[in-house]
Amino acid sequence: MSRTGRSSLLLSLLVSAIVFSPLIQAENIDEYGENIEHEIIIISEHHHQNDAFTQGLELYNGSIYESTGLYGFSTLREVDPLTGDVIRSKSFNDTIFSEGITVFNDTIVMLTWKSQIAFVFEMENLSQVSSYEYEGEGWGICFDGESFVMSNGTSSVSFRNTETFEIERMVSVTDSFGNLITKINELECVNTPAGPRVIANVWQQDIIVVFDPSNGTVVGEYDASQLSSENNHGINNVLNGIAHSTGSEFWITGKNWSKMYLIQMTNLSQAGEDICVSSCDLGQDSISSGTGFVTITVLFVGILLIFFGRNDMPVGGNDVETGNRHDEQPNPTPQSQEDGVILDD
Ligand SMILES: [Ca+2]
Repeated sequence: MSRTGRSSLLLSLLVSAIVFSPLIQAENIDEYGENIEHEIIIISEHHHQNDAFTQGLELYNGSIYESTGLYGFSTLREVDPLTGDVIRSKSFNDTIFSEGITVFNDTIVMLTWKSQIAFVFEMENLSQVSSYEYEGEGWGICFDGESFVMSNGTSSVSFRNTETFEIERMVSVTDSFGNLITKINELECVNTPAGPRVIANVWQQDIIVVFDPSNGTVVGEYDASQLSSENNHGINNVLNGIAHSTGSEFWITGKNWSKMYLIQMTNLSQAGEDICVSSCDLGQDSISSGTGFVTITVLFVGILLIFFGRNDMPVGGNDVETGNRHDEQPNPTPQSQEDGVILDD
């Protein structure tokens, strides 16, 4: 192809992209329709002990049960949700890094980060009565009425037998476009009119996601950045901890936050249709970005063709698809934590 011919081709491609972009955009908006609003409404604010590096949060008989992490500082505590006062607390030795907790049959099951053991404590006096063993890391846990649901910092969530802790099945948490949602952290199991749901914090993100435990699909995403901005004073002081109160009301807090909030999560049982949690710049819900990307790609390739005269330059290719996917992170541990700096999951 001559340089004049390549210039004509470029011009044709550019005109086509510009002319048809609005049509493509309109078609996709019609296809996906209006999204369901998922919003956090603050009902009330309460004190939260800011020495609590919150890892697990659950409401039981009017009290908040909270586990706090870090080696040498890990605790399991009962807290008055209205005042933030610690009613009782159990400390652990410096080999234990407490993780998520859940209430099960008048006991509290508490994960540990890397010790591969879940302790079982009597509710009455917080004494240990038994334990479970598991492989890998422990992050969050909840009880869905039949099984323990457990996260490990990846996008994979396991459903475990309550007697043996053996894995019965697993799901990958994904958004509407199949993107894996990694770093699933603290959990809360709830029943909604639409069926059982699992609510999850995503580590180091100011969002709470709701997913269908039958297939892992995220059906709701809530932006908690306003709350985080009021409390987040460091890289580790992230949103974490969600405990079901009643209906669509929840207690939420974060690591070393000074506040705990009673909130309402709107449209909890209504599924959004085009939820993109991450890697959305090239995602399907960013239609305008997508068409813009096509235009830029056409322009870029055309320039290359003109100035370098290469006829074998690939157009498009796998890079676009790869860039739209999350890759599972086999080791979600931050490098600084590996190096001994206390961070946590
Ligand atoms: Ca919880």
